[in-house]
Amino acid sequence: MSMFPHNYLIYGADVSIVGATALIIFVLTYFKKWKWLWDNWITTVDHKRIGIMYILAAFAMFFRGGTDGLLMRTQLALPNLHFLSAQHYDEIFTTHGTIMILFMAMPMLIGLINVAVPLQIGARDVAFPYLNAISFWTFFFGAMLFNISFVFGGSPDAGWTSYAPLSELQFDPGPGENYYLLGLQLAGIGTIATGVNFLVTILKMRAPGMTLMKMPQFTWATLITSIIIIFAFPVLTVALALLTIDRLMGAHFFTIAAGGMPMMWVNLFWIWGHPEVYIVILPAFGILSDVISTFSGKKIFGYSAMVVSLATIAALSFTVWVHHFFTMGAGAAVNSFFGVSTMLIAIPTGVKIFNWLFTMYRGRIRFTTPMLWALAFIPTFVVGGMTGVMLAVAPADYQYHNSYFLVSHFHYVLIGGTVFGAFAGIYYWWPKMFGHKLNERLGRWHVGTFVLFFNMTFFPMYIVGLMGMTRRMYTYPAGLGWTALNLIETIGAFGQGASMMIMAVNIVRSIKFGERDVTGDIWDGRTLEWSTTSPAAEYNFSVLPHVTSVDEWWEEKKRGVVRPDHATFKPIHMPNNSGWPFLIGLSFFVAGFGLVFNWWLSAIVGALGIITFLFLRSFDYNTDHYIPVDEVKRVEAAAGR
Ligand SMILES: [Cu+2]
Repeated sequence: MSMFPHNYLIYGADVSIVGATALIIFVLTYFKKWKWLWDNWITTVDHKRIGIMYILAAFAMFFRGGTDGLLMRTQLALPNLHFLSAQHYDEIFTTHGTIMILFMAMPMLIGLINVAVPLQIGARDVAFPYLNAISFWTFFFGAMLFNISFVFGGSPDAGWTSYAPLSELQFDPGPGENYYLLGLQLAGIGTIATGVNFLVTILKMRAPGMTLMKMPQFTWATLITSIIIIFAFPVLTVALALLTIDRLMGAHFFTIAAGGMPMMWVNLFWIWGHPEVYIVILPAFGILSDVISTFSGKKIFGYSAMVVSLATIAALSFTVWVHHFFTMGAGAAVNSFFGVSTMLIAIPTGVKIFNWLFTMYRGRIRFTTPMLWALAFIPTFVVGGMTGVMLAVAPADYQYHNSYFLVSHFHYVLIGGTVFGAFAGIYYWWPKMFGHKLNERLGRWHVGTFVLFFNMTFFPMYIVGLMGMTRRMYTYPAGLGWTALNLIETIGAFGQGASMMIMAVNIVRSIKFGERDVTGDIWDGRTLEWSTTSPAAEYNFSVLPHVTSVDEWWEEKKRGVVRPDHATFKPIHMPNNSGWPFLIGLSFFVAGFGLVFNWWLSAIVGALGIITFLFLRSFDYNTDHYIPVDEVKRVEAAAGR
């Protein structure tokens, strides 16, 4: 019976999933936390809580994707191993890539955006809080749909790029690819909504006086990222829908039969896919700008150049997609155009790197954990970027193409860039999210060991790549000179796993022992999120700030401004919690699960659920409330100010 694949690793995973789920249900029931969970988290429309849920989900996915990575590295540790079968290896590299990009990196950054951006612009909320909750739940249920694939029916196995015609039904039967298509589709809907939400939030909800050129760098990065999302994600939506129609209804959009066009998939995928890598790198750039400025005690160097380079990178990101298939025969002129446009991205990126260095120059640098992540980022990202320029040389790409050189390049960029940036942001905003600091000594151990083992894993890949080892190879013979390097890589990968355990220990320890943030400004920050309490109250700011400069809070501190001014409290208008977004997400899940197996009844039930809940919501007039002045006073007093 194919619904439950026969494999001991998968049985083990199944047992641990059932065990973990049972444990969670037991704990919630035993401590009577169900109502608490529903009232405070599942139905929340508070951007800070939604941000925290994104980050939690992203960490869970980091664990899943990391486990996939370790399984692959175990398989490749030595020549001729048969720890995994070729089929199982295919499935694991597919889920590793998909999960790490779409269900780990992006939600981790969207989580930080949710937590920090409304606070940075002095707003009480995002523009569409209810839609924000829908975004989260469609992402969450999309991730869950993708993740249950290995339990029910089998995982996708056509790579994270899911190239047609390989991913078409005739070459890839079974539900695995359907899981990929529907899981990504669901999450993608949420992402588009997030892009719209933050574009509008940043354009319309800024505190009085905050002109565009007075916004913090992370807010700028979010604005530009939102624009990329709005232009890029609909392409993915369409591509996924077309391939779904091919697979479920026998159409031929991407098969040669009946006039379809396999190259169209490759084009559509990368027209979304390359901007996607900037969706996960630009917010990291924004975090680094804020972190470096804060811990150097200086304004960011070249503010407007930083903004212009963000926008330039975003524009160029849509002009480079063909560099993903230089070897598919487009010809010299086309390859040259896309090679040159790719190399051009190095210029605005270089501007940013130099501006970070100039920001640090003559600064009073504080070597906190977020700052150490930022410092680790710079050289690592430069290595990744420079090898990217090497790959952009089309004739040379004929040599590197599909080799471990490429695998190393994108891990240097995505881990050395996105993940280091996200960790900088997590350590930086942790006190703002939870009201206590993570331990600095364990934080330094985390940075140090992670950077060491990261380089140990991925630097040798450049070398084995140049020696001819290709990606997606599930085993290799002895005697090619690859063995020692592969063994080093595997040891490095497990080292990174161990390093993440340091972070886990830090998080658990700091809940109890972490330094409490009573001031709300534990890092002596510069931007508005540090002018309110930690964690910020439901309404963020009891009195909305007036902005006169880029580092508003820093300037106010210098002028001796004391906040808040109790005399001016007014009732605060806030949205109500709502259970509909969760139920809509769940209905999408039911519909998606039905489509995966061509169970049209389940698909129809899910679709009816979506429509019903949208309909009921439109008659829900109890959507907002006012927080009275007395309560604002009480909350502010309890926050110790
Ligand atoms: Cu690219």
